Amino acid sequence: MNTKPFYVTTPIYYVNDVPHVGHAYTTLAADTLSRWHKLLGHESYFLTGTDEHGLKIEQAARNTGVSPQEHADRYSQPFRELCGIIDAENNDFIRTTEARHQKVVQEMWQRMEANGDIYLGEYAGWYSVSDEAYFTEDELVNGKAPSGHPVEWVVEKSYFFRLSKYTDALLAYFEAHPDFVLPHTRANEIKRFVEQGLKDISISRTSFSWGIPVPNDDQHVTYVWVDALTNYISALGGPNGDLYDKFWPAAHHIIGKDILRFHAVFWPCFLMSAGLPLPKQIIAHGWWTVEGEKMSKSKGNAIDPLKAVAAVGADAFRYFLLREIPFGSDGDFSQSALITRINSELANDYGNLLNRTLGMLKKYRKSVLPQEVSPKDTSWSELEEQLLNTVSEARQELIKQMSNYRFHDALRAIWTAVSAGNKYVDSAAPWTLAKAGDEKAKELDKVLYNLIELLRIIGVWTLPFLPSKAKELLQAIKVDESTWSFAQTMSDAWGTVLKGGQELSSGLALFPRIEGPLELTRKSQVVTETQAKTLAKKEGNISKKEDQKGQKQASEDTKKTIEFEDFTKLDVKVAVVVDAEAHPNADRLLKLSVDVGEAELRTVCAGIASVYKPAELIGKRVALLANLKPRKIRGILSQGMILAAGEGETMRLVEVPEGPKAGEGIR
Ligand code: ME8
Repeated sequence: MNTKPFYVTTPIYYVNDVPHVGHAYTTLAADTLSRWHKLLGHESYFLTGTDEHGLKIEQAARNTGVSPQEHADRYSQPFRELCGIIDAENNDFIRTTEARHQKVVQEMWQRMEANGDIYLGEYAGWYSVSDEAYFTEDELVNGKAPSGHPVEWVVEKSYFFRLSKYTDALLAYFEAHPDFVLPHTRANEIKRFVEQGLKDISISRTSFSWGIPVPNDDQHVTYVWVDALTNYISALGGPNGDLYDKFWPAAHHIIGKDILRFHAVFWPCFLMSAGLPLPKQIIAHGWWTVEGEKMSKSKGNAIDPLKAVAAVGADAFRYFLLREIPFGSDGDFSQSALITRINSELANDYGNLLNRTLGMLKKYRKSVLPQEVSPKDTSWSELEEQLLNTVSEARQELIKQMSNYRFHDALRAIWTAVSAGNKYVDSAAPWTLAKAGDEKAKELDKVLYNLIELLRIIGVWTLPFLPSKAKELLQAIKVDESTWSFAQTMSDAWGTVLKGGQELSSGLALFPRIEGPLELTRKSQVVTETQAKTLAKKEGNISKKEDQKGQKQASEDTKKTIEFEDFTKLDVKVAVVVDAEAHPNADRLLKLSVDVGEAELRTVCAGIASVYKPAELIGKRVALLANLKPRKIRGILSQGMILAAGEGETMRLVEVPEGPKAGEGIR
């Protein structure tokens, strides 16, 4: 195995807002890259986190009447949770208020100082708190920062960093590393900016205290961008850390175009000054608008990743964001585009191939995979050759596009294999072969095997993009996890991985069709009910009396333990959903028909309509409390209760992995 290290980061997000689709986009692009490199057999390390110092945060905390640290704790948590919501597999989550980070920022400072690059002076100029950036008179646009944010005149003693010293070195670096900043159009803008000559920058502040103290001068706190950018190495344990040894400078910084200058100019210069190598690449993506408009708090139009995932599922959300716009370009998030892509590309094209294949395998071969077929077999025909060629080309295309961060083209390449599969079904017409009986049985076997083989390859390729659906597919067609690698999808692996004779899943509904309108925007700042309660308690907003009442209740609850015999009275078993529909008399409820083994079907009402669509439940393997006394719920007799975790929008059914059959007990 090639264990080449790969390090990918997102910006660390400011804790002055809760996550929206823009943050989700960067995080999931980084996640997809990280997963892609793992699929290639590389060792990948993926970092994200939150940026918690600076005047902006201090002011936001003051406005809400809490300490900056409390404010940071409150707003950092949703960013940590964002990773789970969009199924991002980060290795670490760094917060700039952590001691491990502060130590490395101070070390960076000392290294830059030891190199003669820091001096004390007086700063007088325009400062934009929103951008946490200084501007010269010439840079202002109509008296405001170029971003449109207001600026204030600041005069204070400040340490300066000799950025000017690095103009030539940085230009030379750009010249020697033409792919250091991507896309190239943006790299050219940066180059033109540097060519005008860099000016020294102020890197400390005395007018507020929410920051990392400057070493040996605690009147000053470190400028937030010196602080924030250093997260990329502090999370690795700093220049002496073991992770640093392994992953630096194999770093790929994925950022939005808004903060490119900080990453492509300041950060390399700070590193050069500190005597440290520069990251491998800085990749700036474009900007999302929503239904043609800029996202803004006042408009309340920000797409909430939590709501989007509840509405369409994490994988479909990921698919849309990565497929909809070329990485690097701006794009618009519209409901109609989201629904169209999901319905036509996931539910129709992909779903069709999947349903037809598993459906025919069930119908013609009782879901048992026929014997292996490979391109070396005499039965290999022109049709198969065409299919294989398309798959090989798609594979080449996928590698090419992923090495250029063109996620949308990478997905497009995968979908050429999906279309080729559907075409193969149409041309091979398995239904005609089936009608011909024994005479064409071998041919039918071949077609069915090839289709499952194609699904295996698509399953492996989609692992970085649609991680949980790809996994579901690979498990349903019994692909051993040890073979989930890109290398196993080369054309000479065709027919060598999947062994015939196994019984595969008889059906799988990966992507149900979506119907609008969907509720996707965030109207309030509060993230989850539990969080709101914890916060309220922290802030003293829950009265002492209420809190005492809660604690008393909790201690009474713990006294109410049960005997093991009581537990054995519960009959919890595996049930498979075979049908689902809206409850005729209650919006909140779904009416499910579940298979509980031994040919018994039960009707169960479940309050899950706000979280699940009926179609996506079919085939789900759930936990059923089977001996609960049947009772009528809004006119329908419910024979048991399906177990779920959580409440509200984050509630999910407890699912049972493949293995135990319907009706088997859960202990
Ligand atoms: O800038 N479209 O944090 P931040 C696409 N703390 N991406 C968007 C977006 C949109 N509409 N809105 C936000 C900071 N983003 C600093 C970073 S790093 C050392 C310090 C994404 O909370 C995009 O990645 O303002 C952008 O660069 C980032 O969020 C800005 O996050």
